[in-house]
Amino acid sequence: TPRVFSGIQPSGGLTLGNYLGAIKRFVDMQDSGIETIYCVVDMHAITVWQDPEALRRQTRELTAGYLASGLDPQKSILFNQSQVAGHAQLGWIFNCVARLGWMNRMTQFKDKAGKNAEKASLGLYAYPALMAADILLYHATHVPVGEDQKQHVELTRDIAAKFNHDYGTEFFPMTEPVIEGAATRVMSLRDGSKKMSKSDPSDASRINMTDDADAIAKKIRKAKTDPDGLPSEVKGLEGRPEARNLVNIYSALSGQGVDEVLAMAGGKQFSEFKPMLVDLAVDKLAPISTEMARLMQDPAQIDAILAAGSDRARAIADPILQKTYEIVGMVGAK
Ligand code: AQP
Repeated sequence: TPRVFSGIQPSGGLTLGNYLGAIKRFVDMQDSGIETIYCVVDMHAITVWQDPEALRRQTRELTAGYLASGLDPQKSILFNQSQVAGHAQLGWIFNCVARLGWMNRMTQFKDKAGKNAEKASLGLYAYPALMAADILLYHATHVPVGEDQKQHVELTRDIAAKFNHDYGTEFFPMTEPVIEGAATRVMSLRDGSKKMSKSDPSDASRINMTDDADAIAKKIRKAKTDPDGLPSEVKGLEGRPEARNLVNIYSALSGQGVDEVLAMAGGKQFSEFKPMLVDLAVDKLAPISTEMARLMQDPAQIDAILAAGSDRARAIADPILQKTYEIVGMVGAK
């Protein structure tokens, strides 16, 4: 039976990229009736420095973002990673399965470590093995992610395959990444070649889920574009990453195909299209940010939701971890 797992790092505020590339699709999968498990991956977040107070706030705010976007703790398991020890425990086993050569090919490590990789944490390097543990601890079959995470889900399959091969078992499933829709890679509003990211130093590069209508309007109005108007066909967006990005965002927010958006907006100048995008974005995002702010008034309630979700997550994870220990040869595995 299919089981969905995914997660987001509480490493900053949520962006429109996280919403369209991940959360909105988490909600769709939940509402389609599949078993869904969504995690706030706080242990991944600390692979780069996080101020403890900020980490607590961001963990609660991300949970509020999940809830405000339509994730329902009755339908989905919602929890934070550090409360289920099995993630770290299976992560260690996978550190011993993954090969250095595989890790060396991970492009996200290269991007995040930058030129001074000697100063990066060992955790940042091992991140994809922990991510494999997140997924396989639940025998998840499907992982909805943005395009940037594709390589990590492929590594998860490599780890599962090597474990199964080395121990002569078929214990771990081959998980499928689910990367679909118009917004699998939302780009920076300032640079069409960079993805929109929580940790981009420029706040103008992204729309935060907590931005108010004025901030959203200002950022979209200032978004980089080229001097041409909108084409009426998709092929007219080739070689125009900034134009394509705004059209993709419109498409994902409205639920219309890119071709439908262009059929409606083709021939318009950006001076006309941007206000339409502002209206749509404010219309879709303002209720979410209002609800997030309301939920943040009661952090104890958020913590209780995470604690209850962690109990449910542990109930699935524990037998899988124990079976893994038994396969590996750990004495005392139950
Ligand atoms: N720009 C994006 N477009 C589409 N999807 C995106 N995702 C992130 N950015 C975009 C998807 O959001 C999920 C959670 O990502 P993450 O928190 O695990 O870390 P990330 O991919 O590294 O995201 P950020 O926002 O860029 O965080 P920082 O700045 O901390 O590195 C994933 O499914 C991701 O694909």
